[in-house]
Amino acid sequence: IAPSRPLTAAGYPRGFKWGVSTSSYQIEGGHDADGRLPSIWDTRCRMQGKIANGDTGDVACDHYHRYPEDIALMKGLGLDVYRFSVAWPRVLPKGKGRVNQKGLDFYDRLIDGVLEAGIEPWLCLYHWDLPQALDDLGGWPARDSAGWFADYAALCCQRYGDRVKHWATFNEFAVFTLFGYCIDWSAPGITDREAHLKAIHHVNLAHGMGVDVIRDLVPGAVVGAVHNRQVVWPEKDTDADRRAAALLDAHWNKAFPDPQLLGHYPDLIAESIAPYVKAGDMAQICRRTDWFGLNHYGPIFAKDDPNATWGFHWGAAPDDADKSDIGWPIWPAAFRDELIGLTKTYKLPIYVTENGMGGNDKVDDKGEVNDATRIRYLTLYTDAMKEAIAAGADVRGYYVWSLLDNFEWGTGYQNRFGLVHVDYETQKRTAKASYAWYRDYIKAARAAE
Ligand code: PNW
Repeated sequence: IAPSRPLTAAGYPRGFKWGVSTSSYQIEGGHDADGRLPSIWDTRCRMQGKIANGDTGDVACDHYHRYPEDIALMKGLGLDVYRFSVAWPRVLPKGKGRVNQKGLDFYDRLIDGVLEAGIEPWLCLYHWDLPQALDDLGGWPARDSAGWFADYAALCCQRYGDRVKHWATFNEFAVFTLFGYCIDWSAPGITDREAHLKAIHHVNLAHGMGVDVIRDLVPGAVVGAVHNRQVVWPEKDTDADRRAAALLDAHWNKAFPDPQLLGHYPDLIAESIAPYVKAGDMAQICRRTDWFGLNHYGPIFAKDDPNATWGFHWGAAPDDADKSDIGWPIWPAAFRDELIGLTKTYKLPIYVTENGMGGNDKVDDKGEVNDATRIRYLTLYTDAMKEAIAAGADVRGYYVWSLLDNFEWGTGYQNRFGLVHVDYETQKRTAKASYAWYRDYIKAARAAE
């Protein structure tokens, strides 16, 4: 592949978009405000021993009440794009049926505020907070879930489609299905092959139906989906670990983009999923979307584990690997190769919808947060992205995860990914050194256009 468009002196195509991403359950709080009912994550947070320190998203960053301050922080960065998600249980507390006007109103205020700040809102319909009432009816393993999702998508399109043009159906299909139905790391915490396979297929169906709904109801919609993709390496150089890595790779990297964009499940999964595939399903799932959202952090490792649901488990990165403060490997060359590979395989414009680094950032005596390791990570990864672009990868935007420190799922509040530090006692926001770095980086990239 060769560079598709002329690049600026900064190494980016003209009109490259800069942004940040967040998700509803991780920042909003207000878990019972104005008629919101529980999601499967509220339920999981109330189970013993599932979340570090017994943390919950009940209050989180209280973004539900403090969103004007957070929009001001976005404006200070000079962003083009804000990617956020809608909490399904806020707008449809039981997942279907009765609509909650006050919940819908919140996203009206948010979207209007973001637009007033001169920022383009990118709306993601599902970032893991399934209404508990729908899980009680079977959740994603129930085939009806695809229709529930399509109806929820229609509600959002009708309400926000006049102002929001960029839509994503789901965030990280593979993470929430694998962690939720195969490894007990996410809600609802089931470990069962059949539930996992059904969830994969029904989420794919929901995506395909969702794309149709968005295109029908939003004039000029620009539709995509957000996929986690990272190379999977065997923990040890053994046949057993290589087999484990190949199967995890099929689940992690291919089980969703392949059927959605190429029309078929990857070989290693196709046979097991076939019993749940009905006539017409593959055609309904396969949609040429307008963009490919890539969330990428670093490579992952797999090991053989005969007791695990599918015989593989998460492996450890090599001891001598460069790692972040929370132990995630830092491997920019894998990001570069991923971007080049994606362009070849799926042939869609790519937006990096998440990239960033978790740390244990603290406010120092001077009231500052000097997150030098995050600045180093972002420098290495944007450099790798530029190398990929120079080699022909069709990357159109880059959104840092995340604006704020937030509820980091199973690890609670201890892992901080924000450009802005949040004191969870006072809700005080403190821009970290990386915030100023990103603001200046964006400014310089634009000046080179
Ligand atoms: C993403 N892994 O999840 C999510 O989209 C965010 O909600 C989350 O806060 C962010 O990454 C940071 O964790 C991931 O194990 C969870 O490789 C786990 C992995 C990757 C992404």
